[in-house]
Amino acid sequence: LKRVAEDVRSVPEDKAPWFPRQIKDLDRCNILITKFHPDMDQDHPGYNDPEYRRRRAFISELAFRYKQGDPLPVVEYTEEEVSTWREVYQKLRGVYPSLACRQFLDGLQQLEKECGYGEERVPQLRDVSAFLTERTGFQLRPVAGLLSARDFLASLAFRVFQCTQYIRHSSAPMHSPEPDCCHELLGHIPMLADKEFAQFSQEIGLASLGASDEDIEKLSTLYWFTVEFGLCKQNGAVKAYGAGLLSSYGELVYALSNKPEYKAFNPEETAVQPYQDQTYQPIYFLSESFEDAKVKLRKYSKSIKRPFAVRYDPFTCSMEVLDQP
Ligand code: TIH
Ligand code: FE2
Repeated sequence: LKRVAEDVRSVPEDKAPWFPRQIKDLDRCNILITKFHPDMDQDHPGYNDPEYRRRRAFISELAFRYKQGDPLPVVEYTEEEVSTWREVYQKLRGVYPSLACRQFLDGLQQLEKECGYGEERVPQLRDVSAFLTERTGFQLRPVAGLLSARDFLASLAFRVFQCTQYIRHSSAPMHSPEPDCCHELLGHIPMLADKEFAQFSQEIGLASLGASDEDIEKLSTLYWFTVEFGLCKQNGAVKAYGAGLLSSYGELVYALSNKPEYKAFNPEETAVQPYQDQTYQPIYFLSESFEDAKVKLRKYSKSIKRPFAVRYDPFTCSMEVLDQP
């Protein structure tokens, strides 16, 4: 008996990197990547715009102060910010019917009907989070910028999606190398309203908990080429389901032109494909169907070896850590 107890205690702390056990622990999952930041990166379109940088600092502060369970901050967007949103929304809305996958179009339609999506105002994370929780159990939490892959993926295991709240610079509405609220609200949220996609996102998160740095790297590369930049066939046509495409008019149109290279989606190969995040992708992975991408990625996630298994208990919002037989 004693030996069993000791074994249980030694798993996984000694053998695996720390990971959140309770939803509250997500307050500690806040390691930011400083890439593409307007204060740090001379090529950022907001670098020479002190007003933009002050605004970013103000909205970041809201995210830094946020603790799990707090009501989501409400941001009153300025006229200039709303006009950036309007420009992005109008441009993208026009091409979605022909370029976006069916699941995305369904989600967006519901958001327009029930959650105030439209050109006139930037939806509030608070309303969107309540909407998602009813649909798929996902909730949002504000984040100040680009999060480390480990922390970002860990939150998915709890059905928590970390969301930026600031908006891109008005001089570059058609593409941004960093996430912003256009990317989250237009790219990710409609997909997260789909039950199966939500389930699949949580599974990637679960697979990441306590995984080695090498496995996190592979998982985040897979996430990149699917959830962010994935393409799939639907009724014989190529459609976008990746959020990075669905929030960037420039890249969406480019990805579905004959310019980039397509490769067949295959997790073992995709997981080691080098990628860049400065500008448009030179390569996209195309799956036979949306379902096919889900099944293959799910299978891959389950193949990641760990000395323990995890199970999410939705009643207590905590992870059960089980000895792997
Ligand atoms: N490039 C996307 C856009 O312009 O909306 C944003 C990002 C996708 C992936 C990482 S940042
Ligand atoms: Fe994203």
